[in-house]
Amino acid sequence: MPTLFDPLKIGAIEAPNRIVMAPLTRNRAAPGQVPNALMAEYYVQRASAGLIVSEATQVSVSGQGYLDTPGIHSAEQVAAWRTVTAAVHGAGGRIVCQLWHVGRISHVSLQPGGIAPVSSTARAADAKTFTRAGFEPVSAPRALAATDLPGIVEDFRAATRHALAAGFDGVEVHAANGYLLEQFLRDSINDRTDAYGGTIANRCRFPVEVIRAVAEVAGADRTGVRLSPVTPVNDAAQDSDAAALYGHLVGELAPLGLAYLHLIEGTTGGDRARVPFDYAALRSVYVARHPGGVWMVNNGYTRALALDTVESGRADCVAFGRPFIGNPDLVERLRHDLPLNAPETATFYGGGARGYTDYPLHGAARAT
Ligand code: 8OZ
Repeated sequence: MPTLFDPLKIGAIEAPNRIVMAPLTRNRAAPGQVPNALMAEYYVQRASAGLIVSEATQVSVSGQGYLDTPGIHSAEQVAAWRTVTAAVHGAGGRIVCQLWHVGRISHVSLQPGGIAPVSSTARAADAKTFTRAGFEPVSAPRALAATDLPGIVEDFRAATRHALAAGFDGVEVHAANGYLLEQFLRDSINDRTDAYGGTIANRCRFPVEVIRAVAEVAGADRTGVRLSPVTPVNDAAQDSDAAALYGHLVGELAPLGLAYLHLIEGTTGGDRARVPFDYAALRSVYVARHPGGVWMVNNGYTRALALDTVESGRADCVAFGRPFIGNPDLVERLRHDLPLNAPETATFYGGGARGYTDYPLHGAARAT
């Protein structure tokens, strides 16, 4: 079996190690949801990751749900992302763009013209977001009509074209954490009576349409998908049969020949085992129809657990989130079993360089 430090072919992407930087929302984009030089510096510092997955990036203006998150729908955003990807590539790294539509996890103040956000349902989530005014409850959504859905598929298609034009090595479709695509998947949220609600096949229909469209544009071997079968975040109550739902979804995705599937195990950012779920069985469903399909895992991995996970063959690679916030040189630290900087939670979402680009390399002192 390979180790965490061995190379891995992730679809068309050659990763020099199996340590992935997970997508991390940091809320530091400039007005117009445009990436900036500070963001480029942050990603460059972390370019020794086998692969960087960008922070979640909205595919359209209505896909935004939080203050100062970047987009990939305007020419200005694409041009700015190009400087980020060029800098990462110049530093020897690889980066894919995480494509995001928040659905109902948004607020009217972040929506064009102050209109309602959209979802599979008209029921509001019991969740908060951060806006210009601070933490606020999310707004009640408008339930999308079936005739609205091709427009959102087109937004994902266009965002994928933009990501490629911006120099990304690929894209990851965000189908996790209670956002739009998960709002279609789960029967705890999706209350539709049309072809996009009810049965498992119907609830998977829209996410699969989106992923298929993205893979058509980017190439399946440059397309990943992130899933969180049991996370409760953003008011995503448990599905009545998560094993059947995700088994069906993964069975539909496998024949597409995607670069990777990215599984958040347990509660995003929290308990890995609060709800039992057989990830190994899900992986078996996947690789039966996509032999060699890369299986990426995430959530609360320690060095020891990551080493064991790859060496035992339970997954092909491991994505680290918070450890990459505090440790730009995480790969070297894991390789040599060096101590880790603790990330500062107060600077996770928004602000400047502090708690973003000022974490020291091993053996260096932090600038004051
Ligand atoms: C934390 C804060 C805001 C957004 C996710 C994109 O959970 C996020 C996110 C995380 O996937």
